[in-house]
Amino acid sequence: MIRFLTAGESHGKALTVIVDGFPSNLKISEDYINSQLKRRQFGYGRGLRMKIESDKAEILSGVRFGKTLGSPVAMLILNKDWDNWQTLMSVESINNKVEKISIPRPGHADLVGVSKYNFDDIRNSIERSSARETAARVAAGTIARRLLEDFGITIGSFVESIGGIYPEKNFAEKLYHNKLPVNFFAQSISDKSDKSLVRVLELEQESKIIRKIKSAKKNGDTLGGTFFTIASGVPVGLGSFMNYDTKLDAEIAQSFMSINAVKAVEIGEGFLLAEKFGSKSHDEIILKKDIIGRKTNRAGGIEGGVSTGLPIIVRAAMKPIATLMSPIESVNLSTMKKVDARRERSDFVAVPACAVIAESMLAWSIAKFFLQKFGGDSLEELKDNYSSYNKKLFGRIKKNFKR
Ligand code: EPS
Repeated sequence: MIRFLTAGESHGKALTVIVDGFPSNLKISEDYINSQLKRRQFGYGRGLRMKIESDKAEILSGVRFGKTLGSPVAMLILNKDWDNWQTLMSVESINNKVEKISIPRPGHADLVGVSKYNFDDIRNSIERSSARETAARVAAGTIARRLLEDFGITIGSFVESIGGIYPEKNFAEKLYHNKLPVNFFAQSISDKSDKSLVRVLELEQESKIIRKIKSAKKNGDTLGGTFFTIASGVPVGLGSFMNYDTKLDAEIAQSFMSINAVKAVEIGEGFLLAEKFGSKSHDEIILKKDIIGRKTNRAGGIEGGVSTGLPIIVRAAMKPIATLMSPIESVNLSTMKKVDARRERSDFVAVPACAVIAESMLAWSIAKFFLQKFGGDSLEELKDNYSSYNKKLFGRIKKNFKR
């Protein structure tokens, strides 16, 4: 069972993460992890913080000569901005008086945080609820991604819409209608969207979105959006229908929902299926040269909580960033008077970053179920288990049903 635990405040000294349960002998490097951290920082509409930070993970344990040892991998990501926050975020008690924050921002964890943890300063809620924590998650998810690559499983993402601006062509249709090449690599989607300032697949849409972000910025406003995260090369049989917590779709929904500001997750055609006849909803089973295949992939690669072998397609929605430069209504908890919500340095749009974080979370969820199914203490043992299952899979079906 793999697990990870992150620690760190947004303006504290550093973020840390401990990743446990990966087999030995998996090749991993700081450079590889940092290339993913860089992708998370990118995107038009980010705030000033991203100009201060250039996130780098230092591996402190669990790796020797470029390969995992099977022991916990600890990683450290220093917050450069810490230099400016040493007094405000001091670990030791201090004599100077610091300004306490008493005006909560609607949509952030400010009010629930002080209510729940009995704080007298909203800063205490802001720090850990900030999306800065996702840098540590991307570091953890990148180890999962590295493992999956060794088995031909790749992950990609693109932004579908920001502020309600959708593409002209519907690429998702291609995914749902199983119109992709047999050797489709989800990674190739990211190769394309990585080139866009807002992770979209169409140039025209990009300029429309940038115009919309500029107008939001001018008005002191923020925007959210929708994005797709796709995994290809996933074998048949990850997850099970035996229990609520063994279903792959349930695992993925949980891990996506845990990303800051994500408010909706959909697998395959999701909500659209609720409007259709059954005959137009399910993926017909067909024979392609003696091999069982599917006409479509409306189920998004998961049936009965189990992977079907087709690409896993996850669509998610991120709400607009909660910090507004033209704030909406709030209450000052010190005076109990109506005021404008507090302004705080923030992003205007972070949907492109959210899609990259989602790639890491999808890699994590798939790796978790992959390792549960195939197991093994070393990468070599895992490879043996995987290939013996895969080689025999269709042979077994044929043999079992031969009359
Ligand atoms: C973020 C760091 C934060 C924000 C953003 C994401 O840095 P700071 O608060 O110092 O500007 O830029 O966080 C949020 C938008 C949020 O609502 O928490 C990061 O590293 O991704």
